[in-house]
Amino acid sequence: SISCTVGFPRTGPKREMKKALEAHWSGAITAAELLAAAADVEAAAWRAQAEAGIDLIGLDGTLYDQVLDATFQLGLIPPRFKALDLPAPTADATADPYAPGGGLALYFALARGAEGAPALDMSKFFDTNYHFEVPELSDQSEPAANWSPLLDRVRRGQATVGRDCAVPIVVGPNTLLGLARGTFDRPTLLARLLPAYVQLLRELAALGVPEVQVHEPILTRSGSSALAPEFAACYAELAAVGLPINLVVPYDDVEEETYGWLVQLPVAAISLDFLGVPGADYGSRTAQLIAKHGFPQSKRLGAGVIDGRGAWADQGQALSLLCALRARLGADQRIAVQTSTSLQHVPYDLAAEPSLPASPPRPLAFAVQKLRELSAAAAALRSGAEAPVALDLSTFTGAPSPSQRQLVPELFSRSQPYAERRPHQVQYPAFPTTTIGSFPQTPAIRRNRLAYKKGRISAAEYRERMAGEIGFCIGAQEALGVDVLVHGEAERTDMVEYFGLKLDGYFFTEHGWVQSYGSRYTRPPIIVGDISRPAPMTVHEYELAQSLTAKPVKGMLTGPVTILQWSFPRADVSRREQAEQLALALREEVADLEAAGCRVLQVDEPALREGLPLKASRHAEYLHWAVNAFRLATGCASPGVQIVTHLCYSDFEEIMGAIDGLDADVLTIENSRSGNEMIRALAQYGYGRDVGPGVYDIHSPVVPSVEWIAAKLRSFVEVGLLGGDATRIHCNPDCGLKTRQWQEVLPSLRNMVAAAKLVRAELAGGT
Ligand code: THG
Ligand code: ZN
Repeated sequence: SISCTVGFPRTGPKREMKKALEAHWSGAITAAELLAAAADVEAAAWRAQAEAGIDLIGLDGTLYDQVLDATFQLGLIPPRFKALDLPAPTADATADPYAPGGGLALYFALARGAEGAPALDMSKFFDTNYHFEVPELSDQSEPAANWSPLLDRVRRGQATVGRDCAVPIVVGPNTLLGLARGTFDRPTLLARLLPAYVQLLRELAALGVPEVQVHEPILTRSGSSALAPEFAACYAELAAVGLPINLVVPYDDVEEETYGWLVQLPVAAISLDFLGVPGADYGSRTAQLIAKHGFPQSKRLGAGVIDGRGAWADQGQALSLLCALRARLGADQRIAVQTSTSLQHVPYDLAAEPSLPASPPRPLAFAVQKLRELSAAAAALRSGAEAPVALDLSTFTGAPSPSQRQLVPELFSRSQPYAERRPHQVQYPAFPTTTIGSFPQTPAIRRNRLAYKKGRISAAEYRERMAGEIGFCIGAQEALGVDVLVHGEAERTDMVEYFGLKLDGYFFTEHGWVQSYGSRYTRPPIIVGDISRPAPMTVHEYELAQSLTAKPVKGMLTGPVTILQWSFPRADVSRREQAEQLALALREEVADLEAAGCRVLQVDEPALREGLPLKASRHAEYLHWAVNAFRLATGCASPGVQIVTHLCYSDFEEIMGAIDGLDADVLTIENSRSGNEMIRALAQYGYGRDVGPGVYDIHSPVVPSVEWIAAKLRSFVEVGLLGGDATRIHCNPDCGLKTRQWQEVLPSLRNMVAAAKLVRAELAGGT
């Protein structure tokens, strides 16, 4: 058996890619310098893999996103980018492999937008916290392939780790089409893409690579068995080139029907995910499929048995699985030991964290450490080692054993239903105005936080300066005439990091960055034990803000599902159990905020939808515990306390029932980018509690006019939302204002308040 990687962090150990990209975008370094920096980052990653003894090294690397790389190199440029007057690529094709495809300026225009051409949309990559750039296709899309960036990477990879080890990676055509947006006939476009892929495989074969990895995670989605004809046609044609193909299917198991034809495709190797989402109660059923149906002897099995997206070290489970596979498939079966997914979802190197507490309950492993696990497991399997624990493949899922704990049902419900409790809550005028919670994180706020972290100012001084920011924020909202105020969250960095730091049961890294999209990274905190709340987390800031105004100030919390979703979870306890623990900690905070006088309390769940399993058959189970975690966190609030929630996306038709199930008194949602589809869907569903549809898009720097916002408000009434009861239709922006500047925020909110007053007066006057 051998070891094989299918992706690695592209950030560099010290966020070198982020720094190089930002320097390039600001004009500080040239395209050539950016490409040189990227080549260094990639070579360092490949060398780390070679040094760890990996046999087949997947040549990962990207300037921004691997799906965008495929879109760009296939020449699938949406029409609005073709008319752009971009700086012509100056370098010749040998110096700048992006030049023949239109140049780096075009590549970054697709990712980030340009004057007159908004960027491609971003979307969550399967069920991860990584965002890819959504390809836009139509029946008119004609590929014009130019694979020079990929071929250039392969040449550099071969020079770094040698020809025998260097394996190119490409996003498969079926996955590219499956992730794309637009109206198009899929088989027609696949037929158009195939010659471009055939050309790529020929060029790769000419470079002397041992094989190519084609990644097709689209097969993990529900109903993928319907793709059988397209996969058969596609892989017959690709296989005919003669270059061995490793077909890689990460992120989950595949459905049984799909497994049946997948393993018959004419490829040299098939790589499967044996683990699924860390801590997921349903695990992955890949092992059971193999136990039941076997695996063709003629193919290599890529066994994704090392967790590619969790923070925990393997503790013998990988070898147990491998030994069970060998027992089932026979000693002649060729097996490659792999990670379940690309390692792009974990931080680079645990060795960069000297100040982590010395003894986590179980050992941690980041990307570099996981490389050693791969080689060790492959070596052990080669040497005929025995499994540490005998494992029954036919029952293995990798899911933790379910919790036995039972919480009494009363904990999950408010003491009165919405209709009864609503009259006891704060009463509002028509279109009560509010914001989502965060106000601009100014350079001064960031400077003060840094000064405090570096020990240049005391804790008392830091608190004093943050109190000043809160005072400013309250004063600004008073002056604007907003009805329900917020303290502005100056004291919070990333919300998940902020709450994690206040809770017991978490570890934090200093350099554990994971790419979220492009040049943006997050540093997920790691849940290492049972969660508890040693002291109030937000009460001080709430009390301070409320002491400065007679208007209601919202208490601001992040919900249990979102905290869990954006953390590295434990793998020994189910996600459901961890969500419950977080919910119980938040419940104490809800009680303390209420005791401090808080009448309106917002619990955000922006990640509720991204936790949805890839298989529809697993949705109900997830939504059940996710909704219950929210209810557990908020159920203790007295009838007179108004619970608000905020969700960050507009495509939630499939989870409408779950949103209703949250039993929040007010739902604030993104709406302004999607026409009024959201509002119509809510009205159609018969959603009956207060709603705050976003009235303007905070992602755009444009200041919305009074008339534009007023038209939105009138349309909510016209659509029949809440029977047109405007005292229950809240008026707020789409999302938090953290990333905006005061010079945009002030005029936007001034117009928002003016619009609410205008339409309020119209309603009162009966016009
Ligand atoms: N927090 C966490 N996860 C998230 C989001 C979040 N996942 C989804 C979404 N929001 C991702 N969006 C972003 C937006 C901006 C940044 C990261 C993810 C960002 N990061 C800073 C950077 O890369 O420079 C670093 C942030 C920091 O200093 O803490 O700007 O909001 N957990
Ligand atoms: Zn939001």
